[in-house]
Amino acid sequence: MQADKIKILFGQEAEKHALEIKEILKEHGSKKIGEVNLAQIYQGMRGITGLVSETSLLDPQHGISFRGYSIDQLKQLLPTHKKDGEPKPEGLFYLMLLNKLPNEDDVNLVTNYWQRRSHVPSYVFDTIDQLPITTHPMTMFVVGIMALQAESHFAKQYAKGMNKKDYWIYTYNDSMDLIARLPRIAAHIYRRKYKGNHHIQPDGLLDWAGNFAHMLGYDDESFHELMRLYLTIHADHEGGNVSAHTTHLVGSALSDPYLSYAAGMNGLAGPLHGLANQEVIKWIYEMCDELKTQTPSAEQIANYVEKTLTEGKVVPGYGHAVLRKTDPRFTAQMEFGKKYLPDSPLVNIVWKIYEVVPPILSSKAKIKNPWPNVDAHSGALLIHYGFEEFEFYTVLFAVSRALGVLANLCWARALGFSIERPKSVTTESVKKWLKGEEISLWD
Ligand code: NMX
Ligand code: MLT
Repeated sequence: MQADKIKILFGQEAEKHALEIKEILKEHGSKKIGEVNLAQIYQGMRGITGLVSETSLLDPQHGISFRGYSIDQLKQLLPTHKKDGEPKPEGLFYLMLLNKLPNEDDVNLVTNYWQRRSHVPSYVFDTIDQLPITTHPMTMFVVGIMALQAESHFAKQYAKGMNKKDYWIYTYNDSMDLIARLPRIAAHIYRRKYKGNHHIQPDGLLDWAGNFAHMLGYDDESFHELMRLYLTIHADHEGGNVSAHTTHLVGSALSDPYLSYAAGMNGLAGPLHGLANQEVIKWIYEMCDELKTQTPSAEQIANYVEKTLTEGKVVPGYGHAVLRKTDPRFTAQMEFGKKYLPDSPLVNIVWKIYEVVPPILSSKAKIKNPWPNVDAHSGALLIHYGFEEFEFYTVLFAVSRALGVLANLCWARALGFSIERPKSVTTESVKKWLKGEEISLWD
């Protein structure tokens, strides 16, 4: 069998980086990186630096950078399918995993590896098909991944007995298999649930995103471009978001990549996280229904936003735990919209909402970020191409998120990161501590 060039390069890079970390910790291991106050432990650990995630870093003002490159830079630097086209997600995966910008050949190699690994055993489809057709697509997706877990090389090798030094090898093997197979599982769910079980065979000549679009049933070349952009920009958002953190946490128990990724995707399925993309479209449709118009005015939108807030609901697609400016992933999609579909009615509503919502949310003292996030835009672009089944949108996010969380899992195993186990306290113990009573919980 031909040697896996990417695996070899990753092994070399990881070895170098592990030595670097060892040196950093030897010299600086006892330095304080921050302080934790009481409110933070009651409020979602916001602002506590407690994780290492090598693949990307989120800046509150400038948004995400992948290995130091912004989305704008990657649009220039990553290989594309066509001239001046969108970056291919294979390139981003290569960059996140190997910390090196890929050239065209590198990206073709990733495509080729994933094509070769893309076979999904029929029992996985049979398992999904046993679920009621009304089951949410994210539930079907996670069930599919869990069925596929029987294929885990990591789990099998661990059962036989495995040296710690080899953990990353089997994690890498599983991660590559899983990423290669996800588009087929996702497309199966889509075609089963919404297209009368008429499935479409993969096209071995297409790239990962193009083939996914094809299997979903969309062969418009600009839709393929949208998928390339979509699967690139949703891939990673540093380590603390729910899906990345959950995958990392579960992986830290040496659960294999299938178990870890499935756990993360259960988190992505929450409405405050990845499900927000379906919620945005649902919210816009409900607004238009209630207002009895397809072209709501700024004033009508403002009134509807106030009504949403008065009812104690969130405005989906707005706000963020870390970002304090418009999400560059929103901007990238807006640019795509301006280039390919400037007259789409729904996209124009999204743009009008963007003018109306931030000043309203800014006026509410408790809301820290009034600006749109990635989910505010994605659905409207899909609907332009006739992809109207918005309950499915989080599955697209999930396929993309695999790239970041699984690249990270490879790193975590190669660097020998420990099982994650932060300390928790009770309010009773906090009260004692506040009274100055002696408690030994804090060391
Ligand atoms: N609409 C209404 N209220 C909001 C919004 C919003 N878009 N954003 C924040 N708030 C509220 C929030 O619910 C909280 O209220 P309370 O104190 O009553 O619990 C208060 O403002 C303070 O929240 P923040 O500190 O600004 O935000 P936090 O870090 O807690 O939460 C989100 C971040 C993203 C969960 C929150 O902004 C939100 O619920 N947004 C809408 C859902 C959404 O778009 N999620 C997708 C995020 C991106 N992704 O893909 O994962
Ligand atoms: C993400 O892409 O994971 C979201 O923007 C949520 C986050 O970063 O907290």
